[in-house]
Parts: sequence; C-alpha cells; structure tokens
Amino acid sequence: MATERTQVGIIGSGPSGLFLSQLLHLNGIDNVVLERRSREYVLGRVRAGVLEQGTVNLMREAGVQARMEREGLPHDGFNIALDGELHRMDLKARVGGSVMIYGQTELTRDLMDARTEAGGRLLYEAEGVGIEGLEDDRAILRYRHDGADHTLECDFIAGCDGYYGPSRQAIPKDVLREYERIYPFGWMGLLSATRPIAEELVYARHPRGFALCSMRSQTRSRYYVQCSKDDRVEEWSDDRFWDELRSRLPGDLAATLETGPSIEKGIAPLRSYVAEPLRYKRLFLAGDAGHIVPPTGAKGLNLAASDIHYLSRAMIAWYHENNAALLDSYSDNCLRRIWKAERFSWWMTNLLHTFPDTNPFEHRMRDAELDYLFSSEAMMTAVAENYIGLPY
Ligand code: RFL
Ligand code: PHB
Repeated sequence: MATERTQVGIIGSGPSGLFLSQLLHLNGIDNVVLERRSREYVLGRVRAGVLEQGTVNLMREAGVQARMEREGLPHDGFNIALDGELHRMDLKARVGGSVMIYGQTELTRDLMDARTEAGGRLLYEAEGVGIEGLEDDRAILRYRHDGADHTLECDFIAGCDGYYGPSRQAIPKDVLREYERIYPFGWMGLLSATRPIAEELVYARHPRGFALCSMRSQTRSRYYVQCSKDDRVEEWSDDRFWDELRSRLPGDLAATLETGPSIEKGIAPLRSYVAEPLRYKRLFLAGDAGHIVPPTGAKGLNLAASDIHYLSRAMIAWYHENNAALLDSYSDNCLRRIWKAERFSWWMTNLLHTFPDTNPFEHRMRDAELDYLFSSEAMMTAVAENYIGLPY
C-alpha cells in the first residue's frame, strides 16, 4: 500500500474543493484533491449561474478570472413577476452592487484547468475515501485509485464533498447538531440553446407554481419550474415544460419565449440544512458538506466561496504565521454568514412558491408581504443587499 503525505487533504472537486486547492497552492501550501467522480462527470453537472461580488473577487484572487471577465454577464438588477407585471429590483441603484452571470460549470472548468496546468494533484475516480485519525497528530485519508489502495497523511482534511459525502459523517453524533427544512416541491430545470427571454433574470410567482428564467449567455437559456417533489424527469417532455413555463409568466413576456430542444434537464429537491459546528479537530467542512440552501436566492455556490475565503485565510495564517486563531474561529465566522443566507433563501422560497397546504390567512400574509416589498424602498433595499451578497 502506497503512503503519501500532504499538508491539506481535500475531499471533493466541486467549487469548494477546487477554490481551496488553488488558493492554498498560490500560497505555497501542498494539497491533494480526491474526487469520487470522473472529471467529465463533474464538468457535466449543470448547477448555479449567479455569482456574488465576493465570488467574483475570489475568482480574481485564485487567478482564474480571465474568461469570466470576457464571457460573464454583469447584471445590475433582476425582476419579480406577479399578476402579469414585472417588478424590477435595481441592485445598482439601491446598494451600488451587481451580480455576475457565469455558470458553475465554467467556473469549475477554469479552476480545474488552472490546477492541472500548475501540476496540482487532483485524483479523479478515487473510491471509498475514508477518514481516520482526526484526534491524532496526523489525519489519514484512505482511498482506492487505479486499482491500488492508498494512504494519505495530512495535517488537515477539508471536507468539500457536498451534501452526500463522507466528511460530515466523520463528526461524532454527540458533537454534530443538524437543522433542516425539506420543502414539499422540487425544481425542474431545462437548459436550451435559445436566446434568453429577458435581459435580466425573472423570478415568477404564479398560482400554478414558481418559475425562473435565467441564462448562461446570450445564446443559452436556463429555465426552472416548480414541480412536485415526486415528479420524474421522464414525465416532463420538452413541450410540457415550455407550456408550463409560458403559463406562469406574464402574457406579453410569455409571447416572446423562444423555445428549442433541451440540452439538459433535471429535477432538484429543495432543502434548507445547516450542520454545526463546521470543524471537528483536524476536519473542516466547507460548502454543501456543511449546509444546503434552496436555490431561490442563488446562494449555494456563493456560500461555498465564502467558506473557502475564511478557510484559506485560516490555513495560510497557520502555515505562514503559526497562528491558529482563524482556524479556531472558522466555524463561527462561517456560520454567522451562512445563517443569514439561509434566512434569505428560505424567505424568497416561501414568498415565491405555491405551497400545497397554505391556508387563506397565510395566503393573504404572502400577498401583503409582496405588496409591501414592491411599495417600500427600505424593503427593496434589504432584498438587494441580500441578493448581491452580505459582506464577508
Ligand atoms: P459540490 O459541487 O456538490 O461538490 C462536491 C464534490 O464532492 C464529491 N464527492 C466525493 N469525492 C470523493 N469521495 C467521496 N466519497 C465523495 N462524495 C462526494 C462530489 O462528486 C462533488 O464533485 O459541492 P461544493 O463544492 O460545496 O459546491 C456547492 C455548489 O455546487 C452548490 O451549492 C450550488 O450548485 C447550489 N446552486 C446554486 N448556487 C448558487 O450560488 N447560485 C445558483 O444560482 C445556484 N443554482 C444550485 C443552483 C444547485 C442546484 N442543484 C442541482 C442542487 C441550481 C440547482 C438546480
Ligand atoms: C441559474 O441560473 O441556474 C439560477 C439562477 C438564479 C437562481 C437559481 C439558479 O436563484
């Protein structure tokens, strides 16, 4: 069995794992990334599309901003559609900020390419990753790769392995606290090679259910409709999807919808989830491994980026200055921001979706909340402040 050594062992090559690997590398900290899937599989997953300013800054810090700056679409606002009308949330005017439309797939590719060019150790199709020795002087990662068993000794392990990965399970049950809300619906998403319906994103509230019009570029559209939690993709033909989307948008906007064959289609469940603490001894959880938000506020990828902002700084302070203070405050620092993003995502989800068991009073409460939102400068400013991302 081959035994190797590194400073930081990273599980998962999603945005959290890749950002961390690249930032540590740029600061002279040795690391290895173990990923269960193939490189192609990871790159094929269509997910997030909206980057907060903090995530854009992290791309720059990681030195992988060139393509994003060429191809990304800065957006100064977004729209909420209700009762046949569009209400614009002006991010620039209210809080002087904007977001960047740039797909998670592209961000992942940019980071992967940078790691590969720099000769980084990224091991794809690493099987059976197991965590040991968290209480000892060195933590150990065991895995199988290319038909052989391997052992990797590390100072620290970064659990960047998403909601279903093994890292969180390595925290003893009497230490881990979990908070969860599962929503009684999912999102059916479709990517098509068509012109986006509008220049900015449109979040639509409609009695038939929520809908979202997003994009990846001027020629790639990404649309979502709220669906039943038990629906299967096979039940959603492209035609059914387009009809449903059209029916949930204001009529004059729906009339301009350009449709085409789907390039990708998938159903995502909606969940709010937070694990506390995000550190156990030599293990640090980051991104979806530690928390999940429903996608309505576009916060998941951005929270992964802010976790890595804190974790990379903490590890750099430890290796460069022998200072453990930021490692010790990592979990608290992240959680303060995470809970606020959880609140915003939960709030937007409640506001814009149709719930199967809403009573008439709750209905009126939601109508009043929307009416208040569209008529109050203060409320629109608060929404804009949250949407562009709270400060780190
Ligand atoms: P990831 O991307 O899930 O990566 C985890 C990686 O760990 C690997 N892994 C393992 N590797 C080794 N051994 C094991 N045993 C392993 N188990 C798992 C996995 O294969 C994977 O490669 O987590 P990360 O890096 O924390 O990144 C989080 C983001 O991917 C996620 O929060 C966002 O995609 C959420 N999200 C959105 N976030 C936004 O900020 N803005 C958006 O607009 C947005 N839209 C979305 C979204 C997520 C969606 N879905 C499908 C859940 C839209 C959708 C539809
Ligand atoms: C996306 O483009 O995939 C997207 C945009 C905004 C969201 C969620 C997903 O809130």
